[in-house]
Amino acid sequence: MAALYPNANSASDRKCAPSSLWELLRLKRALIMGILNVTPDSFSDGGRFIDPTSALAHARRMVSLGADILDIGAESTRPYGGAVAVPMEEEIRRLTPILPAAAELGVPVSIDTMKSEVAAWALASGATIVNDVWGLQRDRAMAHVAAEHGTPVIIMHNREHADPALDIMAEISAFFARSLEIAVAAGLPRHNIVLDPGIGFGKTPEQSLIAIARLAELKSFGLPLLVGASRKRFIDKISPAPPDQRLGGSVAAHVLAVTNGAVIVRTHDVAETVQALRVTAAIENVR
Ligand code: HH2
Repeated sequence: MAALYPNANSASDRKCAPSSLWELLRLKRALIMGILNVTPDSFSDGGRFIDPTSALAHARRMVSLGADILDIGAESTRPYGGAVAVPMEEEIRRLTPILPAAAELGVPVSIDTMKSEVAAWALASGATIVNDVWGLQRDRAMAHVAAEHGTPVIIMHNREHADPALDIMAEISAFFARSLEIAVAAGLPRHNIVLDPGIGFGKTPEQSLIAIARLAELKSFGLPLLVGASRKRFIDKISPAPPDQRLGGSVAAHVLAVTNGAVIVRTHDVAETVQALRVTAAIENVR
């Protein structure tokens, strides 16, 4: 069966695991980004991994289960959950005992931050990808930091408030176009950009569904697409459940996202997502 899912993350593959996002993208299979939140207040796992020992154990577990990338964040982005803004110094303090060690685990580490200073610190400390949930549009120094380090950037769509009247796909495309202009002006090459429609950010639950259903439209940018639907609120609106009981909905959303063109999915539940995507790929391959 392994042949049906090329370069799957078995322990033996891991020995020669790709060390950069560019190498990973050449694997021709969907990639798994495992989430590590070193925060007290993240919406689904807040407080679980604030302690460095448990954070690193979780990072190691995700890699052994098949995570291709680790996404580490030290400030919750919770759009509607009243996340507390964290000063730059505190974000770096939380990351210091964790990020450099996680960067030794054999997979690329991305830094999930809205602050260019934190991104710069993380890139100097072992991270090799920047994940900006404001798509380079909030902290204008972010694009320059990524360009200076020559690292890939995940540009995520976001807005302060959801507007149910919006054509969400047109809004996301216009946002990406603005972000790409900022990137080009800062000298960030196009081949270093990944686009993410930002499931649950500045969108009604229905608009999050639309973004997954019509994801293929975003392929027109000619850039890799990432989707992060893990445990998000739109699942609860369809099938009520607390965040830690939204696995079924998360897996369904990620499978469809990949079917519709996502090449990276961002998840809290690595093992289940790896299995679902392997089975999806195997079925596609015998079609
Ligand atoms: N979602 C969250 C955080 N960062 N980054 C990208 N690129 N795409 C996403 O969909 C995305 C993201 C929110 O999820 P989580 O990290 O679990 O929660 P919190 O922000 O509360 O820590």
